[in-house]
Amino acid sequence: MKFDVNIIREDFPGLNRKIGDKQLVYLDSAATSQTPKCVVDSIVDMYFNHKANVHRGVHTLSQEATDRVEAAREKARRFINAASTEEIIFTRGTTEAINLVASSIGDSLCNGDEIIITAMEHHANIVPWQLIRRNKRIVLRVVPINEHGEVNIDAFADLFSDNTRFVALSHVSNVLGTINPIKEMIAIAHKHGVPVLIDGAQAAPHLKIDVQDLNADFYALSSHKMYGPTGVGVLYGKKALLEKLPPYQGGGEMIGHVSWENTTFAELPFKFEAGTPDYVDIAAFGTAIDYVESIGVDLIAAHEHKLLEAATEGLMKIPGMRIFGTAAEKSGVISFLIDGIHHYDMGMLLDKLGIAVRTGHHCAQPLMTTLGIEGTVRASFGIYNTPAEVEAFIAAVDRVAKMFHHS
Ligand code: 7TS
Repeated sequence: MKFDVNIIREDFPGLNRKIGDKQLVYLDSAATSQTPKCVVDSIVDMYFNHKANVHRGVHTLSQEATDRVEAAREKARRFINAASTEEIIFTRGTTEAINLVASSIGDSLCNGDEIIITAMEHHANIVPWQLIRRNKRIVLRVVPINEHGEVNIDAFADLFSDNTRFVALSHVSNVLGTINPIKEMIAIAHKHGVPVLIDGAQAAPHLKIDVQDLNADFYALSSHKMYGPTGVGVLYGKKALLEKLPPYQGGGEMIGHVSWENTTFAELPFKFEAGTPDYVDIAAFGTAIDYVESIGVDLIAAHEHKLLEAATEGLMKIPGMRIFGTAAEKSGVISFLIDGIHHYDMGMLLDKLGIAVRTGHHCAQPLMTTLGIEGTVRASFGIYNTPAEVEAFIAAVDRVAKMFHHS
C-alpha cells in the first residue's frame, strides 16, 4: 500500500480542531497519540452491543466480549511475534507491565543483587526497581551514554558481575529518540545468564518488533501511544519465565481454586490478570493493531523519519539551538532548548500558535541531571503529521526565538 498522509488524516477527526483561531499541529504523540475513528467505533460497538464481563458468562454477550478480548490477544501476539498467546498479558500500560515484573522478580532477589538499567530510562523503568529496596538492599547499576545520547556497549558489558540478576532497558528513549541496540545488549546479558526486560513504550508505535528475533525475555508496551485507547498495555514474557514468577495481584480470574487454606493459580496468561480487565479497551486495542498493520509499520517508520530529518535540519538553522539526542539510530522524537529561553515559555508560546509540544523533564529526571538541564521542549511525530506541519513548527519556534532575542 502507498502511504498517503492526507488519507490517513481523514481517519483522525481530532486533528481538525483549532486552538484559539489556529489550526492544531499535534506534535506530542510520544506522550499519547490521537485516535482513529475505527478505534472509537470499536469502543462504541463494545459498549452498545457486546457489554458483558469476560471469561465468566455462558450467555451470548459474555462470549462475544470474551471472543473480542482473545482476538485482541492474538493480534498483539502477532504484532510482536510472540510464540504463544499465553505469553501476552494485558495490563493497564507499560508502567503496570514493568511494575508487574519488578514486583514479581523482587520476591526472589537478595541483598546485594544488582539490576542494570540505562541512563536514559523513563521513571517507569527506574522507580519500580527502586521500590524493591523497601525490602532488599539491591543495587541499580546505570549504563552511561555518550554525547549523542547513545549507550556505551562496552561499559554495559563491564557492568555485569556475579551479582547481576536482571537487566531493564528502553528500546527507544522518550527524550533523546535513541533506538538502543537491544538485540546486541540482550545477547550480552544472556551470555551472563541474565534475563532482560525491554521497555518498548516508544518503540511499539514506530518499529517492527519481533520478540523472538530479539530474544527478549520481557517486553512492555502501551496501547495509547499506538493509536489505541487508554488504559491498556501488554506485557510479553517468555512462557518458561512467566510460569516461574509469582502472581502480581490477587483476585478473581487469576485463580485455579480457592479455599481458606490455600489458593492455586490459573494458567497463563490469566495468572497475571486479576479482576475484570479493561475489556472494552482491550478489544479496541485489537482494532488499533489492525489499523497500524493495514498501513504498515515500515511505511510509518519511513514517513516519520523524513519528518524527523526535516525538523532537525530546520531547527539547526535557528541561532542558539541545542538538540539533545543525535544518535545515528533515532526515532521521531526531537528534544531541544534555545539559549536563554525556558522550555516552559517556549511550550506556552508554541501552544498560542496552535502547536502542541511537551515540555519539562519528560519523566526522566536522572537523564536531565546527566545532561545538566532541567527540561527540554520535545516535539514527537506520528503517522498523521505532515511536512507542512513540520514547516509550521519550525517557523513558530523561529518566531518565538526572535521574540526573545530581540527583546
Ligand atoms: N516508558 C517510556 C519509554 C515512556 O516514554 C513512557 C511514557 C512510559 C514508559 C510509561 O508509559 P505509560 O503508558 O505506562 O504511561 N512516556 C511519556 C512521555 O514521554 N510523555 O508522556 C508519557
